[in-house]
Amino acid sequence: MEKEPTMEKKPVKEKKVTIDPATLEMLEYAQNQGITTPFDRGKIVKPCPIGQEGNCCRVCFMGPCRFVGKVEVGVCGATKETIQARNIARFIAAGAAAHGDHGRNMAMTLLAVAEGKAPGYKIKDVKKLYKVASYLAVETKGKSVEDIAADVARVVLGEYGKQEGELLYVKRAPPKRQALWRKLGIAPRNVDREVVETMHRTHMGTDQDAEHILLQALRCALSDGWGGSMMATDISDILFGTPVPISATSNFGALKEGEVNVVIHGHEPTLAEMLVIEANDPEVVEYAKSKGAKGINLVGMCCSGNELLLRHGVPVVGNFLQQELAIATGAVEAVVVDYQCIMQGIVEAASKTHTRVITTSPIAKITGATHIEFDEHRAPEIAKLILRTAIDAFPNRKDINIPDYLDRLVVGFSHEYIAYMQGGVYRESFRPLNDAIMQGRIRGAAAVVGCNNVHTVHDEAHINLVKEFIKNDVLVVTTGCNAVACAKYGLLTPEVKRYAGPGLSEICEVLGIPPVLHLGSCIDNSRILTILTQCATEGGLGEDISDLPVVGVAPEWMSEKALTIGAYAVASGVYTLFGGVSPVEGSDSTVKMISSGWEELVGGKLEFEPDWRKILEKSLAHIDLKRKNLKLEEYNPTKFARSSTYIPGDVYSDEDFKKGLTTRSGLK
Ligand code: BF8
Ligand code: SF4
Repeated sequence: MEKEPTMEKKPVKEKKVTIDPATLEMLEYAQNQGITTPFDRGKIVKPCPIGQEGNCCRVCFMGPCRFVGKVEVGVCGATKETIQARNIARFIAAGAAAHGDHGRNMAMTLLAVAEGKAPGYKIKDVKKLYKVASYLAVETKGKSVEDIAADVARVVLGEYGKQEGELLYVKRAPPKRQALWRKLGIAPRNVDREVVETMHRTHMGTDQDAEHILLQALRCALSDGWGGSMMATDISDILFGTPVPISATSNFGALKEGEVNVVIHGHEPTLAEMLVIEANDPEVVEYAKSKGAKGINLVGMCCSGNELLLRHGVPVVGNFLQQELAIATGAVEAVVVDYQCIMQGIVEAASKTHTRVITTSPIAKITGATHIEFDEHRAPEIAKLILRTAIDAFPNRKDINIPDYLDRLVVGFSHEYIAYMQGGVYRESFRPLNDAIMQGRIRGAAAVVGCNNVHTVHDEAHINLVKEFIKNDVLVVTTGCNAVACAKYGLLTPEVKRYAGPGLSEICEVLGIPPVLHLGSCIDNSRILTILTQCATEGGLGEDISDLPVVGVAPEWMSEKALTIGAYAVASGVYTLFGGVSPVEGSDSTVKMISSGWEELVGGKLEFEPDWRKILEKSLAHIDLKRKNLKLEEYNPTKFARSSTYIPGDVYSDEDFKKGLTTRSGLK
């Protein structure tokens, strides 16, 4: 390809931006191609220091009011605490809206499938359908699968707008937690209402008591975790199958030189599933061959990538900050997107190559992209059109550079599978896991999840935290872009148990699991809530989620959805640590409200800590404190299985960790 000298070639490594060698290689290549990425733009666009700390109010046009210098109140008299609480509540509402809409779309699809109006789809997991029907009090006796599915879909859709009662899934939480939510008045009523009410309450001149606003923010977040997200996960499982372990590969090396590479990026699995089916259609494959390609290679990115990875073993090429880099390889014929976490920059990047960016959601167009609107009533035909559009781009390929990195992994640990592997079909439980925690073989658990952010070194905190947690006998569950990071570093293989602490390693061996369990997309953080509930109610670890020796961590977060997830984790009783700067940093009292203040109310707290080492320290201290409160034996790293698995800390270098684990350049 003719190199366009639109960007001055500078050494990429002025400041460490990523720990990922494939990303580093591609960054240099992209710069040579004149393709800019968030890594470049992040150097130019610096965060506004006022907004970054939550010190700006934009909810009316007497402002925006900036709380700088001696300014203590806005034009309307609003205090800094009020405006900060409003800001964070609005972030949380936006995140809940995004997940909620996703769940609604899934329910609409389920209804269309049940009514026979969505050709190409079918109900794959009938067992799960029955289970969900029981949660939703849908009568199943004497009814066909389709009728049950239609009723489930209708009840779910009703959960978005019903005017009375509370979300039905509230009952899936431990009884003690439900009672607490009701006592505090934060049991969510319906999915849409909590978002709408949060927007109303944060309108100029409405709710002007920070603690009161923040309580509503928690209720809104709960309507996501125990509502929109949980229903989205359940319906995805019903339609496309509940994940079970599957092996796959990840990283840029999954792109194939001689094939039409289609990157599926975004969040909803509906179109993605149909693309998997249609990519194998002989007519479509023949069409690809007619254009000189050997076939079609689907790969995933971000959360759509996770959905496909879990259910089909479709390789995932990268996480959030790598989207333009995939295009820069010159080997991607199309990036097919729906919504959320899609950088507008991909269109500009694609303009430098032959790549087609195809938007598909009726709610998300990008200027300059090709829009082929998805409609589940005509899914096979639309999927074919999208694939043909990608194939048509293949002959326009010029130079390509596919970094030689390919990692293998095992994913697909749904709550259902984790219960199954602890007792089989007839005796499934969480007993062995709870016992292992009680004995101290497993010290506790950490959910390490969330995004990438240009203001932190790409993947560094993700990977270091996961490694350190397992080394310290803390079982890790992962979703979203952390899961993709783990995939790229060989952390999702069972062999990694050798590098886990002795007790955890032993349990992994007995149960046949890796010490890092990939649970899915960010929507699937709801699976973590279900797992926590089962741990809390199984016996021996207290009675509520807040009793458990667990933490939630999002070390490189950037999105509003991440904040919503963090807030619902807190409201469910989990100590949750985010990396980076607090969005309420500008006021000590608001910082306290969401940490110790929320902890007093709901047992979980939200803290922001830019240094991943301190996140680790705080997490382990919290896990040990919870163990102490439960009167469990003090954690002792030397007690178990020293003989075969113990790896002393002093040899725990990055190189040693990777030795023999990843299959970089070995698999192709
Ligand atoms: O929902 S982890 S960057 S891709 S928001 Fe986005 Fe963050 Fe990635 Fe999926 Ni989640
Ligand atoms: Fe300023 Fe009050 Fe308007 Fe906010 S609501 S912009 S603080 S006047």
